[in-house]
Amino acid sequence: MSDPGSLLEAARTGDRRALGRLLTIIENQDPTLRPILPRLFAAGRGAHLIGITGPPGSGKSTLVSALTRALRDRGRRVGIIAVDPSSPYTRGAIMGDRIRMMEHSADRDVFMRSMASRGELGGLAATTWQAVAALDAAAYDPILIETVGAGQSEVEIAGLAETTVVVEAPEMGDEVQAIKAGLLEVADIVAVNKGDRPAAQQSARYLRAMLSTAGGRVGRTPAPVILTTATTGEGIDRLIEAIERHTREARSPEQSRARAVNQLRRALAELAQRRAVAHGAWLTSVEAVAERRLDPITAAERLLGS
Ligand SMILES: Nc1nc2c(ncn2[C@@H]2O[C@H](COP(=O)(O)OP(=O)(O)OP(=O)(O)O)[C@@H](O)[C@H]2O)c(=O)[nH]1
Ligand SMILES: [Mg+2]
Repeated sequence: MSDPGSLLEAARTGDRRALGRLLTIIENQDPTLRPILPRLFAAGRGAHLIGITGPPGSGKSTLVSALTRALRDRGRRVGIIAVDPSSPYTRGAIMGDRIRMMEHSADRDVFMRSMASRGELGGLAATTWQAVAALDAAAYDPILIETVGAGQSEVEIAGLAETTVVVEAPEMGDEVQAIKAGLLEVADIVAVNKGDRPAAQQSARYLRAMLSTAGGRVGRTPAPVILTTATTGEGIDRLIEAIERHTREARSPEQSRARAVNQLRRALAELAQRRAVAHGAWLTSVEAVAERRLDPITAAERLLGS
């Protein structure tokens, strides 16, 4: 049994090995996956999707582990995907994640998986929704997705996740402040982690002030800022409460539509590009735009017409 269809059926009945193998096929974006995508999508039971993002080292994995512990106490089966932007120096981070998740490794009601992202257009979003659907089909709910907030990945994940928690840590330095603005835009909830550090309170106040003026999502109430200490579990209950409160908002028809628009837009862009590449027209169009012989809109029109 190695075709994705059979693996999906087995995963639905609780076969963890089958789920693991299906996730490998998804990670590799194997062509055998294509015929079962409609079934995979339909197999989802509607698990709550929570994105955990933030600067490197802010404590995302430790927080995911603490959240998992608290959610298990509440009887939930927890799925975890750690998205790795597949650069060589993050291999250590994956090892770190594995070690931090060891305490849950014997728990059959926790499924943790690190996945590389190939960094192609729409690649991360496609791989992620498929991985989420697989975990959802296997009755894990909620599903936590950890991504390092250092570029586009968190924006892609935020477009997919129902609730995005941005994890900040006090005293992270000026270079981190710079990316905060972009990160805060995707935050539904901000967790100021390492609450045991002296600067934590001040950091939380600063972020609250920032969110209530600029930086937050336009036209929405400011994201709540919650102090957590992932290493001790302090503040985790409050974080879960905030997540649950946010779920209700996230499941409104408007928000569901916004996520659908986002997914469809990415799928469309990816498909159009893939077809242009197959057609051999992609590179010539890129050159034409680079050499200013063609404007990008006309080039795109021609690609879609070709
Ligand atoms: N003092 C303190 N340290 C913490 C806390 N949470 C995490 N840490 C430590 O911070 C370091 C980084 O934690 P990780 O959970 O690996 O952080 P991360 O954001 O997942 O890191 P990357 O995935 O590499 O970006 C580790 O040494 C943790 O033990 C906390 O609440 N307080
Ligand atoms: Mg991590």
